[in-house]
Amino acid sequence: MNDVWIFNSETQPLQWVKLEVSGDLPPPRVYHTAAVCNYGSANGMMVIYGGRKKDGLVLNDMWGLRKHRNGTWDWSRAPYKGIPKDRLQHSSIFCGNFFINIGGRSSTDGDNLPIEVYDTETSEWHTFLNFKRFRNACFLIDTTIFIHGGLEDDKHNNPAKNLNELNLFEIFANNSIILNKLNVYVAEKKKTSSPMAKEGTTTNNEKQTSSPVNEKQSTLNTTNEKVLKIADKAVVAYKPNNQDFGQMVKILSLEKLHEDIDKKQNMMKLYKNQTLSVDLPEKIISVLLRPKDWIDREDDDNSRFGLEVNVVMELINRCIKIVEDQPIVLRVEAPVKVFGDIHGQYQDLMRFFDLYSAPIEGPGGDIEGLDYVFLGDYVDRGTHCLETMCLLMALKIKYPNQMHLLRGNHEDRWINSVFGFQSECVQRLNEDPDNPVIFNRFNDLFDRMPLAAIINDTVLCLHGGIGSSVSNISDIEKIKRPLEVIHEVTNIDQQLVVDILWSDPTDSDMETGIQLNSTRDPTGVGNIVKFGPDRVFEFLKNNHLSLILRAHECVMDGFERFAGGQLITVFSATDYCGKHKNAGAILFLTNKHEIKPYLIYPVDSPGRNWDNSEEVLKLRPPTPPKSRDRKDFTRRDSFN
Ligand SMILES: [Mn+2]
Repeated sequence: MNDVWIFNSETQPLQWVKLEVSGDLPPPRVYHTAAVCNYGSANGMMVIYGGRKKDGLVLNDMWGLRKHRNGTWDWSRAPYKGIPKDRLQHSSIFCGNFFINIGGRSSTDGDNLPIEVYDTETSEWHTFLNFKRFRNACFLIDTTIFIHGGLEDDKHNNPAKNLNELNLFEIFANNSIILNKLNVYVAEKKKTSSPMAKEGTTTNNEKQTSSPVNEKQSTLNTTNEKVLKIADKAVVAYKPNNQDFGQMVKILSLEKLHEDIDKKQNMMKLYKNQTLSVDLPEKIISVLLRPKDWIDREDDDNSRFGLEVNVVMELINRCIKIVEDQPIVLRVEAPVKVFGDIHGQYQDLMRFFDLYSAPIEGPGGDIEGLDYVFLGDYVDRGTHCLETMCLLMALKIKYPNQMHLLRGNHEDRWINSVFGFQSECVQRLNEDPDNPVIFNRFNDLFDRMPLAAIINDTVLCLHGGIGSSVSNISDIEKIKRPLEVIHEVTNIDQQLVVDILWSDPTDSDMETGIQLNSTRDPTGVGNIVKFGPDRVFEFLKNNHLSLILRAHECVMDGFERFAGGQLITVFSATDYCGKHKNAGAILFLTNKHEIKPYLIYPVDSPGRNWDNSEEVLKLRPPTPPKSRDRKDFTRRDSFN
């Protein structure tokens, strides 16, 4: 055979997928080897070597399989300088640039073959000592190859029981060029892996006990050891075109609740006069968290909201009780998933939950292993703010210490009475426009939401930014709730809140200091600002933090780095207002000090998610996304 199959353990549903490869293919074969290069110019390439064909011919060819930036895969045959042995039943392994063949059998040399090394930089083959063994296993630790089992005796009937160790420095001893390259590789590897080796050596204890004299030194160490780096690849989901998509949410089907009722028609309807019981959040979750139904929905009946008014009221009241008792600056431990603006784009939320797991227990869920932080802006703009809020509230009630809902600038009655949420409540809950009871109660909840979260004492999460006035975490901790946002700022406390919820970073790392935010504050009142990278560095240093995670701005890839990577914007609603065709992202902070972006792209028919009639857009013009064209070097790093 020469087919290739992929099993991606990071995307749901888990399944094997046959890889379609165009162009030249390696001839079908058996008894060959495969290895992956993780270094240098061949980084990411899967390489096969040798084996034999159907006609018995033993091969000495090498082929590399690689994914291109445009998503296609192809095979290419490795160019050779020198002629390596034909081999089958051998083992192969990569160390840095070197592809190493050990053992096996050949049509010309029998089973006594030299170790041969291919340098992916120069395409040259190098020959070393003979090592007699075939059908063996091998693995590499640092620069030592371990060879286990296989056959070595002349009669070929006694499997070897010893474990052989071959040190590459010893094997390469007579080849100074290869030896030097190995030295360079080992030195580089040491350098890049050292922060990880030190992981966990700084404790809170250490910070507290350090004397003022060595505090500076201690701060430096802390910063170095807590460096967070963004993964070099993002996970991207494409529009599904097979029926298996969303299979994982089967567990959520409402067998018991809706057994004999037409599913589509009653998708979100709870029974009338239902008694409000302790398992209310479970019921809401099972009714609303049905990704497949939302993703597949063609028609969209926006008219009536499926939950009864008293159910919504109960959810809000319970949520208020929990949120009031929790601090205004939450403390969270990694691993954490961070979501940016949702803006009533419920279908996008469902797509994230479907593709990258949802905050539930059991299959398709990951709440048992991690926390969720939402950076605010749940309502306005989009057409399904009620679904978004009711699901998030139910999850908050069910997992009060793992679901964290921060406040955004749209969680403010002065804003959400104008930008869509109030009219959604009036239309879909039949609220009295002059006395919208539920809408007002929602805003009571918003006034009590936390303004920030700190992950692992290292990462500050908030909606907008630090503006001109936020200089210490304690500034935020001092703010009292319930908190009404005052837009015409007359004192520093009001400015703090406007900065946290409304400010943006400047347009590029070249623009420092504080600038007017002319997009958000066109009349130039001056209380909504942009802050430069210098502000970010200073703030992080003073607060012993290493990163700011914020939302608030539509960015084309769904996430974007600023301040040399020390601030990341994340935006989770795709195709903002049906205008911008932007991807949506969430960020996954692993416990290994790494941040992985997970992306979704806009669906084909965005009209059903955004109220994007010309009339509405005129009334509520969307904040434009950050331009792709601006002179900004940080954006390019985020993918290359
Ligand atoms: Mn916002």
